[in-house]
Amino acid sequence: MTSRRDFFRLASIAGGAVAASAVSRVALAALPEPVIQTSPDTMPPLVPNTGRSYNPVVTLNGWTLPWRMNNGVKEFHLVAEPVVREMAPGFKAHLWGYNGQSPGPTIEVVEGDRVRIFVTNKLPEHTSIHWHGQRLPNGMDGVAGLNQPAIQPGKTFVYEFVARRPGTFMYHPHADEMTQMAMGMMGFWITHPKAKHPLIDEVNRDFCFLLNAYDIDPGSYTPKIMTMLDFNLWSWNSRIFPGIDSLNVRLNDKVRIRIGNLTMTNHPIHLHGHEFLVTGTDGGPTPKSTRWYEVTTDVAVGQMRQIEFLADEEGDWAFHCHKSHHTMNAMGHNVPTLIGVDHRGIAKKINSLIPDYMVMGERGMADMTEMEMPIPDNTAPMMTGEGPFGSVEMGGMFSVLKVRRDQKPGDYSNPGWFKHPEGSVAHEYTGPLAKPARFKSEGGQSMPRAEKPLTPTEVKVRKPSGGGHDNH
Ligand SMILES: [Cu+2]
Repeated sequence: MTSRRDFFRLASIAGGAVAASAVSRVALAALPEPVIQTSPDTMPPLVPNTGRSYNPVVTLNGWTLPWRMNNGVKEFHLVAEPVVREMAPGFKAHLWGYNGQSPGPTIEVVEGDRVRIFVTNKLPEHTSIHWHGQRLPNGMDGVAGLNQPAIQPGKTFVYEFVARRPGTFMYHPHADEMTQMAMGMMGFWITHPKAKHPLIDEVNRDFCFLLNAYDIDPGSYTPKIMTMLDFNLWSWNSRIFPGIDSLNVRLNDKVRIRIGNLTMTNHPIHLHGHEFLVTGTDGGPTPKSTRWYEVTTDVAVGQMRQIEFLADEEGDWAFHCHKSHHTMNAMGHNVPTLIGVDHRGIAKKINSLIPDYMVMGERGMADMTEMEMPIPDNTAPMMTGEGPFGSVEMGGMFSVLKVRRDQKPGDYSNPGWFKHPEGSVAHEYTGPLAKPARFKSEGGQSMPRAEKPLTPTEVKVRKPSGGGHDNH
């Protein structure tokens, strides 16, 4: 901002040499203008135009924070503030975040970079930032009270350190942490290697996202911050399916996905159609001898995982948390199981009193996706997402890896649904059906019934106090 620069220039002229030497170089340089982003769309990779070059990441439904070079130091400006996050089309949450969004922008630097981060607090309470996983001077670690005073509302603090090791990191407050993380304050940090690294492969696509969770009552906007485990919104970068963008890649691309977990439970992340290697953890790249192929990797609380694979199967491949409650949205909890309960009669009686009352779940919960159930305003449907063959019946932590032959290198746009080769889709069998053999006692008990009826056992009761008569 020119006015601020002018102020510092004038101040240093007026104060002369004494004032200039008394004010640190950082203050004289003033703050870089904070960049704000309010769109929940996945932004194209931010190709570096200053500093060492690297292959930038793509943040799912997120973006990378631009920086300013100041005498060889990369300067970023984070603003902690209340934000409105569209978690899915039609559903907005009132969260706290950074620079217009929750999570905050991804910070990308190169191993060996000197990094200066200005943090302005526009929250109603104090905050701080902890740079999760980084090697740095103790006073830069961001634990309020332990390593630094908390950043009071309206104040700006400066963090400065060298990004010493390459890898996948996170940032989050370490002041009133329970509240501030429940409200969505967190972000990703990538430190790219400065040169060819024996354990870090070059890839064609490099995606990242954070696992986070909220408890927002249907029809309301603000998370309940006291919830410890029973969250009703399980999100990737504060988005829930079908609001999470697909990961679009070209056939035979080498793909890396970086995942960080800032929820309060673990998430087994599962990819269909491919096997992957875990190539990095919180501590950096994994030694090659420790890698084995998997299709699911558990990301525990506070952990980061990097997975890598060759996208050599065309199609639309599901990619999701394997806890089935985490692929559901609000209203998927505290509903009694009614499978097998015939409540046609009772529904009719209740309908005469409450016309909107609906019977749910007597044939499972899939009916929920087709019902025109009245839901409160600002609520995401429990499970939804229209696919080419009908409802996907998913919510929460679910997305699709789209592998296409004709996806252009560097093109991250959604190619639409996969066109299956003739005869390669599961379909209804229409030939003759043999009557299947059935077990005699099927459906009733786990043990076969006895051939002849059992003789009832006579039960004799003995009263506790002797009332004058014997029990025989
Ligand atoms: Cu999960």
